[in-house]
Amino acid sequence: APVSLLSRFRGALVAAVLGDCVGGEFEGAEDVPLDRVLQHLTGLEDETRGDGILQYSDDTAMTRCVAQSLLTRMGFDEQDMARSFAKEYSLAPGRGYGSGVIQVLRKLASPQLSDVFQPARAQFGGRGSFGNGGAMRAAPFALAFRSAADVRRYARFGAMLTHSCSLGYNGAVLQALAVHLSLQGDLALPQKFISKLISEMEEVENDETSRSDAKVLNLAEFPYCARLHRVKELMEQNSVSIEEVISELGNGIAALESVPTAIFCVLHCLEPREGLPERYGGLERTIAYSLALGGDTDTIACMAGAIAGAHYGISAIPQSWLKSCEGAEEAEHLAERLYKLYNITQSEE
Ligand code: R7I
Ligand code: MG
Ligand code: MG
Repeated sequence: APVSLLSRFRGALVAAVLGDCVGGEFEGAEDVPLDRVLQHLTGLEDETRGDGILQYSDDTAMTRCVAQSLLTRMGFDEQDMARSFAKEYSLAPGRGYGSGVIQVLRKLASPQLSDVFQPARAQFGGRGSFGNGGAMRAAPFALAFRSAADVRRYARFGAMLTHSCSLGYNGAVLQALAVHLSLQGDLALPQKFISKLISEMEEVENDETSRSDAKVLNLAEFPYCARLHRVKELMEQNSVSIEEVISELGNGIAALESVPTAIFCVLHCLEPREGLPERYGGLERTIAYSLALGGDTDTIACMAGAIAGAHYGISAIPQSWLKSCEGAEEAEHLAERLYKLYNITQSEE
């Protein structure tokens, strides 16, 4: 049966929480044998374990802030979103935030602050963070805005509240665009999907700041496009090893080393893959595969989860997996509210 748009909305936000919660187990691990991943996931089917046993981290905490702010302001309001991040951090600082971003979150709490983008600009010697913290929370932008241009614009500003380096906010733009295309059903044609992302990112990265940041950081010209071309090459290969994925795309905490990786995980797992259980559907494969890469597993699985969830819809997520995750119900609720907002803005256009 075709997947309804509402099911895609729910799937996107809920599978993002799922990825964050199940990925927390392996965050930072260098070598994650597939056996251990499958054991961890099978363990979730044990009904004697409590509901919500796996806690979510900063990825979900900040995604909720983004969604809530977009809902209450019925659009992007940087002051409100900044306050929401600061408040969330002050209430629950122990969610595993990046070590740099906590300085920004503390400054954003100050009532005297007039320019909410200023604290992010002061990071890392004035160049700003290139971490994946902007990208990990970008999914709700795709659920709040209908046009690719709006998704691009607001995902960028939303990320710039903490990540002012172009590598940081362009990663958020790429992640939001991937969710946007997936919601439209574009993953039905994987080659077209990746080509569309490349042409979008050719525009996004074709500005002075992005070009000079790439140079200063000693990266290829158009670094995201370059990675996406590698994704395309890996897709065309007969077999791809985990080692190859890590060396070609990365599995790290930098947005450049994790957003294209998450996109690859989704594309690679559209088909059954050796080593993954036959009973698994595409969404289960995507989550399992993301964890098996090691590195920044909660964030890569969270981002891959959002893209995959938007494709397969909510019913592709096993109930037992869902029940194990703190915040899954709340995510579903936020998705439903964003769906209503999305339909209101449609009728106004
Ligand atoms: O990007 P950010 O919010 O962290 C997100 C990650 C996710 O994996 C979460 O699950 C959580 O675990 O953290 O936080 P930042 O502190 O802005 O960036 C993360 C890290 O990237 C920093 O602590 C630095 O180690 C590194 N980093 C940089 N290092 C050098 N120069 C980011 N930007 C720079 C930089 O410009
Ligand atoms: Mg985290
Ligand atoms: Mg992480």
